[in-house]
Amino acid sequence: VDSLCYTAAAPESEKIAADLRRHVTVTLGNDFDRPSAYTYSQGLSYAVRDRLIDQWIKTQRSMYENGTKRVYYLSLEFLPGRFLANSILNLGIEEDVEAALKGTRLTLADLEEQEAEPGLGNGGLGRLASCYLDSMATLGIPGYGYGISYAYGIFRQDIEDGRQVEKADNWLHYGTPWGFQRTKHLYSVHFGGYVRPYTDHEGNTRFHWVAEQRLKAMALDIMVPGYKNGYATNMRLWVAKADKAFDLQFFNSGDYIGALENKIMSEKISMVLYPDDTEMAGKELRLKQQYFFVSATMQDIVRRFRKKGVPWTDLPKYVAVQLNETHPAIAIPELMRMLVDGEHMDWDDAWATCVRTFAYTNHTVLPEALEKWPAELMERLLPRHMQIIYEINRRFLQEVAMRFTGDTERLRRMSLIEEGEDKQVRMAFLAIIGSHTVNGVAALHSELITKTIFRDFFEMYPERFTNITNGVTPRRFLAQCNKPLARLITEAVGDGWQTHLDRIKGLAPLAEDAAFRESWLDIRKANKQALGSLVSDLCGVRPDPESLFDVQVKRIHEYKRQLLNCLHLITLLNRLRDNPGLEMTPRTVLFAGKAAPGYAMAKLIIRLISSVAYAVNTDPAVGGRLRAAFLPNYSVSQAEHIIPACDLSEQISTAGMEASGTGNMKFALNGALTIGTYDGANIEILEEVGAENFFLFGLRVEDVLEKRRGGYDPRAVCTEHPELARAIGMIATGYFSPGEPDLYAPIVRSLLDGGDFFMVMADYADYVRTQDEAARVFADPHEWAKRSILNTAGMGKFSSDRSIMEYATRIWGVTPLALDT
Ligand code: DL6
Repeated sequence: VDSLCYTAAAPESEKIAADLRRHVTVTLGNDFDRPSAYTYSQGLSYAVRDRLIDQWIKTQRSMYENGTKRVYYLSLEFLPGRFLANSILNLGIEEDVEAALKGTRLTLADLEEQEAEPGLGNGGLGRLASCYLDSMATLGIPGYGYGISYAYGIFRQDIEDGRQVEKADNWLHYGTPWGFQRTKHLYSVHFGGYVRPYTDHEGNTRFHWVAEQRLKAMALDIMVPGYKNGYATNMRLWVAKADKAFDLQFFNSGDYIGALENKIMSEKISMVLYPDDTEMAGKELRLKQQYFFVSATMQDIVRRFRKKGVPWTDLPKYVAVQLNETHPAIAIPELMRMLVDGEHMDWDDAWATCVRTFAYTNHTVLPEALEKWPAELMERLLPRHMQIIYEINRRFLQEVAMRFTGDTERLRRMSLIEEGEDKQVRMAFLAIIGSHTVNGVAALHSELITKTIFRDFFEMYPERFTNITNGVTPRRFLAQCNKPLARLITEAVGDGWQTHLDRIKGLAPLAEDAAFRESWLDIRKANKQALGSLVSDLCGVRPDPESLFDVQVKRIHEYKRQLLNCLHLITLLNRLRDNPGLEMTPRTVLFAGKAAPGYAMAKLIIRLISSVAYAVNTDPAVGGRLRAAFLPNYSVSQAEHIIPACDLSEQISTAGMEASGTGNMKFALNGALTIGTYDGANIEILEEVGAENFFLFGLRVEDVLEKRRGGYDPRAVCTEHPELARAIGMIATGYFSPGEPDLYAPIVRSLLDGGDFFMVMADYADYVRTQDEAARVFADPHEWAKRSILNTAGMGKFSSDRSIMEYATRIWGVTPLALDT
C-alpha cells in the first residue's frame, strides 16, 4: 500500500508512478506486476485525468463566478483525436510521465497507441471544431463545445483487394476514461404529435406542442485542457436514453415489446454518425439527431441563463451560439419556440433576441451539401417548429418584398421554402436570416459565397457577411506530433511559439544557415523513416526515406482530385518503363482517406489508386525509384504520424471548390512544401510563405467557370498531351485491372464524356510540369530545406488561436478569462 501513497513534496514523476500503480490495481483491478500495455494505458489515463480535474472545476467555477458572456460552439461533429498524449502535452508533464514509466518495460508511445480514437466526425469540419475548443481552452475563452456522443463514429476503413470495406467503429466498447457521464443530469427531448392552440387568460392565442415521443438526453462531459495555463473547458456530448416514465406507460398497459421497442428507437438516435460530409442524406434519423442535440443544448444554455435573473432580451449579453454549419440550425426556431411559447415573449422581441444570439459558419459551396429538409418530414417530427419556420418566412419575405419591390423571382429564390412537388426547408437560408453574422472559412471562400450560393442574402444583409480564415492548433499538430522538430524550433526561437505562433517567423533567417538546414534535414529524415515503418506494416511497401514523400491525405472526393495525382503517378511509371535508366528524383506517393460508403465513384477511385500502386510497386523497370501506397483507415492519430514526414503536400482541388482546407496548414507548419491550386486557404498560405516556396499550378476560379460555361472539350485536351492520353488509355483498356478491362470505365467516361466537371484533364499538363519542377528542387536537399524552413516560418497566421481571437472579438463579443494558474 505504501507505494500507492506519496507526500505533497514528492517529485511529480513519483506521484505519477504511484497514481499509475493505484489506478491499475485499485481502479482497474489488475496486477501491476504483470504489465499489459492496455491496462497501463488506462491506468495512466486516469492518473493524467486526475491532474486535469482540479483545473477543470476551477475553470467552470471561475466562469460561473465571473458571470461573463459564454460561447456555445454547436457542432454535430468533433474529431478530438486521442486524449492521452494531448493532455500530457498540455499539462506539461511529459518528462515526469516518461520518468514514471522507467522500469516498466513499456514506453509512453506504446501506451498512447492503445487508445481508441473517438471518430465523431467526417473530416475537416469536425477537426476544425476540435482545434477551436483547444484554442478556446488555451486562450481562456469562456465557452463550451456541444455535440453528440455517437456510439459508432466514422467507420473503420479496411482495404481488401484494393477495395474500401467499411467496418463498425465501436470506440466506446471498452469505455473511455476521459468522459464523465452525468447520469442524473437528463433533459427531455420530444418529437412528433400536434400543436394545440389555446387562449390564455389575457385573451392571446398561444400554442402548445403535444408531443408523441419522449426521450432523454444524458450528458457525457469531456475535459479539454488549455496549454499549460491551468484552464480546461468542457466538451459536452449528448447520449440518447429512453424515457423511463414513457416506457412505464407501455409496461403498465402490458405492452412489454412496445416498451423495449421504444427504448431501442430512442437510443438509436445517438447510435451512429452519418458518414458523408458532402451529400445531404435527407434521412429522418439525421433530423432527429440534429434536433435531439439542439434541444438538449438549448435547455442547458437556458438553465444557466435563468440563474442570472435578468430579462430574456439580455440573452445575447450572456450567450453567443455559434452554428458550425447548418446542422444545428434548428436551434433558431427552437429558441423562438422557447421564447414565444414558453416565456410568452412578443414575436419581434424574441426574433431580435435570436438574431443577436446566433452566428453561422458556412463550410462548403457544394450545393449538394447544403441542407434541405422535406417540409412534410419536419411537420411530422417537429410540428411547432415548422409553424414557426413558416412564420419567420412570411415576415422575412415581406421584408424582401419591401426592399425589392416587384421582384417576385427574388422572393421565390430567397424563400425558406423551396416550392415543388415536395416542399423543402432551406436550412442555410434559415441560418442566415436567424444570425447576426455569417462567415466563410477562407478569404476566397467567403467572397465566393457572397457571389454564388448566398448572393441574394448578401444583397439584403451585406453587413452580416464576413470571413474568418480557419486555423489549426500548433500544440497537437506540431508540438505533439513532431517533437524533434518542435525542440529544434524552441532552440531557435525560444519557448512561446506554441501559444504565439507568429513568433515562428524567427526561423526565417535560419533558412540561410547551413548547419541549421542540416539539423532540419536530419529530423525530417528520421520522421520519414518512422513513417516508412508504418507504411511497411500497413501496406507491405517499404519507402526509401531519401525519396520525395509526396502525400495526399483527406476525404476521397472528385473535387479534391486524387485522380489527378493518380494520373501523374501513371505518367511517372510510364517514363520509367520507357526508359529504365532514367535519372529521376525517387518518389514515394502516399494516399489515405475515406470515401462515403454510398459514393460509388470515390470508392472506385480508391480501387484505381490501389491498382496503380500495385503496378508501380511490382514493375521491375521501376527499380525502387517510385513507390506508392494507399494507407487504410485515415484518422487524426494516423495524420499525426504522416504530417511530420511529408515533403510535398498535395492540395490540388478544383479552384473554387475547397472552402479552406486545414490539412494544407498542418503540412506546411511541419515543413512540407505545397503543390496546390489557387483555392481555399492555399492562397493565403502562398501569400504568407512566398510564391517562390509554393508550387502553384492550374486554373483559377474564373477559368473554371468560363470552361464550364462552354467550349471545354476534355477529349481534345487529352489528345493534345500524349502522356495523358496514354495514361487514360491504360486505365480504359484494363492495364490496371487485368481480367476486368471495364472496371474503371466509369472513371474514364466521367473524364472524357461526362464533361470533366472537376477539370482534371484541363489541369493535367500544368500539374505535371509543376511536379517536375518540385522533383528538380528536391534533388538539391539544401534548397529544399531552405524552402521547407520558410514554410514553417511563414505559418504564424494559421494558428487556430488567431481564428478564435477573431471569432471572440468580431463575432462573439467575449473576452478571455484571467485565471490565476
Ligand atoms: O472549415 C473546415 C473544413 C474546410 O477546411 C474544408 O475545405 C471543407 O471542405 C470542410 N467542409 C465540410 C463540409 N461539411 N459540411 N457540410 O466538412 O470544412
